[in-house]
Amino acid sequence: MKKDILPEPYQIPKMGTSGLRLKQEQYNRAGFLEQFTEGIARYFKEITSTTKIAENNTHLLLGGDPREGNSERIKTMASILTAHGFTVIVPENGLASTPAMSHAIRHLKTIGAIILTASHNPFTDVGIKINTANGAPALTDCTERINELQNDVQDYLTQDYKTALTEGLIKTIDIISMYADLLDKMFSFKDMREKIEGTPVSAVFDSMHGAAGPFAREVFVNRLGLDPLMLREEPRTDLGGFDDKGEPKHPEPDFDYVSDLINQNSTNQFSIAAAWDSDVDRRLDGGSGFFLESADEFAIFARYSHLINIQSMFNNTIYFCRSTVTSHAIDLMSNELTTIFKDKTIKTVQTPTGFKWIAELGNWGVEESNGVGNPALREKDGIFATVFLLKIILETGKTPLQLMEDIWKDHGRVYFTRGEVSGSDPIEKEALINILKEAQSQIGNRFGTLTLENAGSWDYKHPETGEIAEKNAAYFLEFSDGNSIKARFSGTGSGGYTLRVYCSKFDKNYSIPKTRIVQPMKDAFDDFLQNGGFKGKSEKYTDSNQPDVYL
Ligand code: G16
Repeated sequence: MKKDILPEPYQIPKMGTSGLRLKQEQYNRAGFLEQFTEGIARYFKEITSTTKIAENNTHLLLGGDPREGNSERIKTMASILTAHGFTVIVPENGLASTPAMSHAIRHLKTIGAIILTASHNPFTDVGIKINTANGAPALTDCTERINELQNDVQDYLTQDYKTALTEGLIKTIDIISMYADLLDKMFSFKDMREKIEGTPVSAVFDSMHGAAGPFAREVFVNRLGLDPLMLREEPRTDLGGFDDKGEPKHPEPDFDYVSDLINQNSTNQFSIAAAWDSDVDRRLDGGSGFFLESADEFAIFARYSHLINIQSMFNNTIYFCRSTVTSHAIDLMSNELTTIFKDKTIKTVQTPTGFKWIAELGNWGVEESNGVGNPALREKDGIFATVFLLKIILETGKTPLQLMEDIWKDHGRVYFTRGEVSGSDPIEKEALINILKEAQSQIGNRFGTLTLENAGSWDYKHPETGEIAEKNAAYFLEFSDGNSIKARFSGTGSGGYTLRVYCSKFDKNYSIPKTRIVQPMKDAFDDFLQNGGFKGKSEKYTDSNQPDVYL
């Protein structure tokens, strides 16, 4: 073991929505990762020095997606963590999904995990995030303390990686089997397999060259006996490389990035179709020519939640959460949920963006960014969602569209899309903030074909403590005729700014072409920005490449 001095320590930025995401070249600066890790090691030492946080108080998980540099980063980080006396548990080949790490924390009773992933961002970005002993993403008090400690670091402890390995301070686990066992408990793979043998199911899955491939193969092929068409199965350091325009590909299960999957699904030959992002917490699910938005799929999951064996994990109060910018499809189900869970109190809760807010409450939750989570582990979970959809298809014999239409017929539909206004100029960003802050002064004015009726910003009041836990989590603009827009700045980018714009409108009639509903909101928002003196416009809406079944 030795102590190395950092000649010029860095000012390390605070973690954002989900860890610290920076460009490769920023993370790769000499000594940066060492300083970053030393701060994390000091934090875990600090919290465990006086208290037993977990049964294995000195064990930490370390792993992540396959992106460039992560294998080397794991070695560097393990050398520092073991020098501090931690036992480091690394999944085979360092490859892990975020939900599998969340499960492993609680299964192995470690004090937490360090997860190396920039999620849906291209391989040119690097991300590192922390999950704590309860399996959930670290809350702000933890990440802020880590940041303080990181920025205090002048030197760091380290040791030879091979020596740590030989001394048994670095252990390897089969996280894929561990995770598949959890899903087996939740869904009874034996029952599912028997049904699949009775009525063969055709499937197409897109792993986007992230961490999903080996997890999907174990779950769907080895355990469930499917013979799916596997697209982009192999984990790759470049997560699929570059697109036709020379831009690095986004391993994001969004309609913009899964054209092969869309084409395959549109042949109507696949009962189930799915894609997952690089760390497998986001999903896009569908089948038989249709895709489900995450909030809509969550409504289906809520209706069929009795099919999943995790009831014992519920407290008397069951939270069904959504981030405030997500479609309110689940809110429409409140009465139905009260009937399903007769002896429980059901609360539908809105949280800020960031799954940590949902995980903290127990975890039936959904985010518009394609994440759905359940109470068995404290993260959103892509493969869980796809297995659950498959289970429902097997039990009901219905297609995803039929399942969806059943719900829309009963409760109506929330038409939803998300777009973005992005740029690199901080002055422009400031201008945008001011326009949004001053939106109230525009009430009564007409933008496009809509009138602004109300505007403001939304603060998150914690449902248990009643305290304001996050101020100004989103701006809202309520227009005439139930047209609603929310906006917030993305917290996962690695440069410039991205204002996310969320449009939603409820209608009892579910079969209207989506564009007809969302276009007036897009136009009104652009008009609103231009009226405020902002030159740019919103673009990259998620419905742009979304196949619509009602044309
Ligand atoms: C992360 C968080 C999610 C959140 C998303 C928002 O996702 O874990 O809970 O919804 O960020 O992203 P943005 O701030 O860019 O809108 P992930 O999958 O990137 O870890």
